[in-house]
Amino acid sequence: MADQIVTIQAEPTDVSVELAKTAIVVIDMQKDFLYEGGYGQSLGNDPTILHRTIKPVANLLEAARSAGMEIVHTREGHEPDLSDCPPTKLMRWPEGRRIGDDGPMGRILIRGEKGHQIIDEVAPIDGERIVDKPGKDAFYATDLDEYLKGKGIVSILFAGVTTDVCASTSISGANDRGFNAVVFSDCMAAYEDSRHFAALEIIKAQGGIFGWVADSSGFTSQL
Ligand code: TIU
Repeated sequence: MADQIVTIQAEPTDVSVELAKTAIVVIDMQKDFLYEGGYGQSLGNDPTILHRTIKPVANLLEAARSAGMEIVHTREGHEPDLSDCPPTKLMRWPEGRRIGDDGPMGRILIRGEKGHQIIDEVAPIDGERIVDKPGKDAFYATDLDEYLKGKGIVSILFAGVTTDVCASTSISGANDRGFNAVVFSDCMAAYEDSRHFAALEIIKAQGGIFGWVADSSGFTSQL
């Protein structure tokens, strides 16, 4: 990798990243969001809508691993005693469908339960950082900022779910902390396509107010 620079075809402009200073951050590819009986479905969503991201994210990880890039995976979830879950987040939905309630994959959105695990196809391997986060924004109440800056990272390439919720807030968080944020749209999905595209539109508007939007294949083909 050394000091290899890759130019990614993106909107609103192309963007060049130095691989040694670039991390892949994969947001919340968890059973709770992608499988039936998880948190996503408890919110009234069809989790299968997110499945189109699995192959592109797996391909991205394979290419990034072969290039020796920094890779981080995040997981949204709460402590079993719910001490890190704000009452406003907890009480939003009817009993039986709440965070911490029992579901077919264990307690909903709780660390250590089956639903909290990252799906096998894009699971972390040894040496990849896992960031457990209690919120939507991957930088909120985590060490992600310190960790990435400690590694000299200046650009983040984002993948994962969902575009309009945990990805968007994390991209905004990255932008405020001085990272270049590049979003691979084929590696991301929302429970409604209209919100997926709306979120991407917001990220790349105004000359790239939060970041850049690109297709991952144009990047992986250069690794
Ligand atoms: N990871 C993430 O996006 N958490 C969510 O709650 N997403 C929804 O779309 N609800």
